Amino acid sequence: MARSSPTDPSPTPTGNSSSSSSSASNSSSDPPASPRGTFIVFEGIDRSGKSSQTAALCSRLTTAGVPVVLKRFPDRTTSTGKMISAYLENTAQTKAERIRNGAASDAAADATAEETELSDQAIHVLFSTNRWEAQTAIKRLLRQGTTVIADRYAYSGVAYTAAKFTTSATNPTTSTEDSQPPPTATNFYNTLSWCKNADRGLLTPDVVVFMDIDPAVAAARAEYGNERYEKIEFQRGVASIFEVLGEEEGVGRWKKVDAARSAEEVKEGVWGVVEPVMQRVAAERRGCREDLWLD
Ligand code: Z5A
Ligand code: MG
Repeated sequence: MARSSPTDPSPTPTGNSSSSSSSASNSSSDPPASPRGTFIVFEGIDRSGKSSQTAALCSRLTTAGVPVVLKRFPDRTTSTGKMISAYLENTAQTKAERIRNGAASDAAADATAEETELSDQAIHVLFSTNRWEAQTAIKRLLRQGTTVIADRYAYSGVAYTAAKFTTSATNPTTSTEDSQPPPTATNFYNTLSWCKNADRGLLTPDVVVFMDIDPAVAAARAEYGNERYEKIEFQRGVASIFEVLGEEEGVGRWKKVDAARSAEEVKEGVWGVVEPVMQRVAAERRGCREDLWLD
């Protein structure tokens, strides 16, 4: 049984709750009789420490007796996840590199790229599908009173794809020959909207813990550069889209944590934002919200 708070060892009263009318208008169903779990999402650029901190939080909650499950996106174990993983591990080649590697001409190089590469739009939708596959399971866990921690979510989906479209000079999936001029403000918001479309209606997190770090500091961490998006200029573009998404969410849900500190300090920073949210969710007795970006 879920407890009302990770720091409050007394079990939360069970039985029928009378707080139904305070349920959010977009709640998916009747409020639960016992408190649902909290849906906690971690976001941030590459190597900001999300996986380290989601694991640390999971273990802290487990030790406190709070039922918790850690989900990671992309989930590389599913069939869509395997396609995503292959895509990420296959570093994009420029046209010149493709010719060097055996394509006889420009046209042949283009044809090779088309055959072997997923388009930016196709991989975007695959990442989204990978999240939709997990929604029923996450909803069930939350309703059972289990807290769910997600290591990346739809905000990553938007940030990485939008960064490709809006900072095309540094798009790691196109060659310089394919670069487009920077978009106008209208195009920028149309692009953002397109990127959100595939994820509209997903479960809305109770809190987004944003791991705030300068891309140059993150790039100095171990194993940086092994996958296709791990290029510092591209990460700057990703960070700027995260900034826009954070402003849209507002400080009530989007909580920045200074991720450049020692792991122990970051852990305490994370706890400082997560604990009050868990207490609030336990007290409110509202159902899950399935209204991400549906406004
Ligand atoms: N992607 C996308 O395009 N669209 C989507 O919808 C989604 C994702 C969901 C793979 O994701 C890629 O998919 C990713 C975005 C894109 N871009 N790339 N490449 P992933 O989540 O599977 O990526 P990852 O392999 O887990 O890397 P990561 O998430 O970027 O790293 P992290 O989880 O943020 O960091 P970490 O693994 O915890 O730590 C990295 C290193 O830093 C490690 O050596 C730690 O020991 C060290 N570390 C951690 N914390 C600290 C502190 N505080 N100080 C010093 N060193 C530290
Ligand atoms: Mg990670």
